[in-house]
Amino acid sequence: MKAAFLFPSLLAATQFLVSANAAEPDSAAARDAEIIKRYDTNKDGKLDEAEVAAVKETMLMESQENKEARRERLQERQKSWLEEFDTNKDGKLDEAEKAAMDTTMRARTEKRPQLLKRLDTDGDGKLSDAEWIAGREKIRTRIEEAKGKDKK
Ligand SMILES: [Ca+2]
Ligand SMILES: [Ca+2]
Repeated sequence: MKAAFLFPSLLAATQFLVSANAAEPDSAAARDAEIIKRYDTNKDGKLDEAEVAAVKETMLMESQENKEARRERLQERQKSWLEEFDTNKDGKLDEAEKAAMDTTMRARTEKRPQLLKRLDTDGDGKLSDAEWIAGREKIRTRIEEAKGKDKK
């Protein structure tokens, strides 16, 4: 399965969700150096226990913030899906509306050559039902995760 790498671009390309990986850290080493520079309060070039504790706390807070930001973005997305596809305006998506949304998402996905290439596992230049369902399943999983099933 080549599922792991295609996911962020799938999300970005369909514009239904914002990619969580927009700003990736350059490399672990660069990040380490950056961290040391930032937290080495007594400037001895390394992190002592107190400094490490500060790093940990900050990182924990940042990851928590990221999680919340992601969740908020997701909720925004879901709201915009609802606005777009809730054709009878009852505030929820019934089966027909969901089906329309699915068709639209699939059509959008197929219009993106790069994305298509990644989802098109048999390489015939279009998305089979199975290929689309597999891609869509990833989105669903991602949404469930972002919804806060992750423990604190
Ligand atoms: Ca509706
Ligand atoms: Ca295909």
